[in-house]
Formats: sequence, structure tokens, C-alpha cells
Amino acid sequence: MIRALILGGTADASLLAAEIARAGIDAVYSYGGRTRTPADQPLPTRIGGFGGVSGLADYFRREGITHVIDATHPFATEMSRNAVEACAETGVPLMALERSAWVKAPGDNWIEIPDVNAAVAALPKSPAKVFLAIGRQHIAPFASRPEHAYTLRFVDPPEKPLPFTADVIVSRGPFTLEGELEMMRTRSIAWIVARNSGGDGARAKIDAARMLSLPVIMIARPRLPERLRVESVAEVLQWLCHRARLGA
Ligand code: 3Y8
Ligand code: NAP
Repeated sequence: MIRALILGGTADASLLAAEIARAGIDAVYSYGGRTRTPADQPLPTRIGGFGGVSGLADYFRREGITHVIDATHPFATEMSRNAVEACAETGVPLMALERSAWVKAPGDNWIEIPDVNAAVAALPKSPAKVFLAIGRQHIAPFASRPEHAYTLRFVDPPEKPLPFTADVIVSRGPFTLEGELEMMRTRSIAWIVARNSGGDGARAKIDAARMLSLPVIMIARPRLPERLRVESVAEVLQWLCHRARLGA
């Protein structure tokens, strides 16, 4: 009998949860507890960390988890690494649902860099209006460049003072091209800092930047350990059904 754990928190994970619920497969959906009101899921849902690799392995045993699907965001590296280790330790099969990175298209003006610190260094020398579309957790390094006028976008309103003066847009996405164009025009945004998340939920800002001929400082994805991975919900379901036929 299959009992799957979905490590979620993305649009793809929500699509997967809907298909798994429709197929009547026994599964649990897991959020990390990063946002105040995460989207409801059509599956039993747990919220919060497991307590590292050992906590995750204990969870598999306690809950009788037979398969794990890591559908977390490409930048949720700690969760993904823990899943690889806990699955190796317990022998529970792991499949990652990971969308492909965005690829620079004709007309894109990207400055591709490896991490947030390199993004700070890539900012222009003269003061500019910069849209930091990288959430809440990793903005502190930009305090070293106070000469710029920043617009931030968070899922929830900030709970504590920001490390630097900035305008904050509170919105959870997914975002539309029209909405991104409107926001960038009314705020006279001249630079965008983004992570190469891939997928459609955050792609609109990249398309808007191209249309407005704005430079994008694009943070590359961190490396993840080797693991089985697919890019579509259908392939995850095929994997689960194949495993069920094997009596896994
Ligand atoms: C808690 C679940 C859906 C899912 C929506 C996707 C699309 C919009 C793009 C911008 C970039 C950013 C951020 C972003 C995107 C989707 C998807 C995606 C980027 C929710 C969600 C959770 C989170 C966590 C949150 C992070 C933050 C990152 C905002 C739910 C809405 C910037 C990533 O305040 C915080 O602590 C927020 C933390 C991790 C990155 C950061 O470091 O701040 N996502 N985002 C999940 C959990 O608790 O397990 O609340 O319902 C999910 C989504 N975020 O229903 O359609 O699928 O990628 N999320 C980035 O790409 O850089 C926004 O603003 O343009
Ligand atoms: P992270 O840094 O990789 O993980 C830090 C710790 O948070 C993990 O070790 C784990 O705690 C807990 N955790 C993370 N995701 C979890 C999940 N789905 N279920 C249970 N515990 C989880 O994670 P993150 O980058 O902060 O992302 C947190 C969540 O937001 C994930 O669900 C991710 O899919 C979603 N998200 C992240 C981004 C992003 O830019 N990082 C973008 C969109 C959505 P323990 O070690 O205690 O188990």
C-alpha cells in the first residue's frame, strides 16, 4: 500500500496534491510553516519542520510513509538535502518534482550571478530604483548598498523593522504580466533582482523586464545532491502507479 509524503510549498506541489487526491492515493502534504495562511490542500496537511534528518526519518517510520515526493522550491535546499539523506537512511524511495530553470531568451538583459552577495555587488554604481523579488529571508546583504531605492515583495506583512529603508508590496503570487508591467512602470523600476526559480508562478516579472528592457540580476540555483527527478505531475503519478504495481 502506498502512503506518500509531499514536501510542498509551491504551485507545482499544489497541482500534484490535487491529482494525488483525485487518484485516491493515500498522502500527506507538508508545509514548512513559512507563511501565515498557506493555501489549503485537498490532502491531510502538516505544517512545520520535522527536526532535521533524524526527525524526518522518524516521521517516515511513525507515519508509515512508503514514498516521498520533494516538490519544494529549487531554493529550499536544506529541506531537499534532508530528504535525500533521510530517504537513503530509511530506504524510502524519493522522487523530486523540480521545474526547469528559466533560460535567457532573445531580448533578455540578465546579469547571471551565483548568490545573493554577488547580486549586491552587481548593483549599479549610481543610485537606482531596484525591485528585490527574492522574498524576505535573504535581503539583509542589500543593507550595504543604502544608496538605492528598494521595492520588496513579501508574502506576509513584515513583522520586524527592515534592515534598510524600502517600500514593501505584500502579495503571494502567482503574478500576472499586466500586474508586473503596471508595478514596474508606476514605480519607475530600473533594476530587478530575482532568483532563477523556474515555473510560471513568478515568471511574469522576467517577461515584464524584457518588455521594458530592464536589466535582471539573476541568482542561479544552488546545487542539490543527485536524486531521481521529473518535471511534471504526470511523471510523478506514473512513478507512484508503477511502484504500486510492483507492490512496493
Ligand atoms: C510557504 C505557500 C501557489 C504557490 C505560490 C512557485 C510560485 C508564487 C514565486 C516574486 C517572487 C519567492 C517566495 C515565491 C514564489 C509561488 C508559490 C512562489 C517568490 C508560497 C508559500 C510559501 C512560500 C514561502 C516563501 C518564502 C519566499 C518565497 C516569496 C503558501 C506563497 C520570493 C521565492 O515570508 C517568508 O518567510 C516567505 C518565504 C520561502 C522566499 C524568501 O526567502 O522569503 N516563498 N511561498 C511554504 C511553506 O511554508 O512550506 O503560503 O500558500 C508559495 C509560492 N511562492 O499556491 O500558487 O510555485 O514558485 N515565493 C523566489 O522565487 O525567489 C516570489 O515576488 O516575484
Ligand atoms: P529550507 O531553507 O530548504 O528549509 C529549512 C527548514 O525548514 C528545513 O530543514 C525544514 O526543517 C523546514 N522545511 C522546509 N520546507 C518544509 C516543508 N515543505 N515541510 C516541512 N518542513 C519544511 O526551506 P525554505 O527555502 O525556507 O522554504 C520553506 C518552504 O517554502 C518550502 O516548503 C518551500 O517549498 C517553500 N518555498 C520556498 C521558496 C524559496 O525561495 N526558498 C520559494 C517558494 C516556496 P527541519 O529541518 O526541522 O525539518
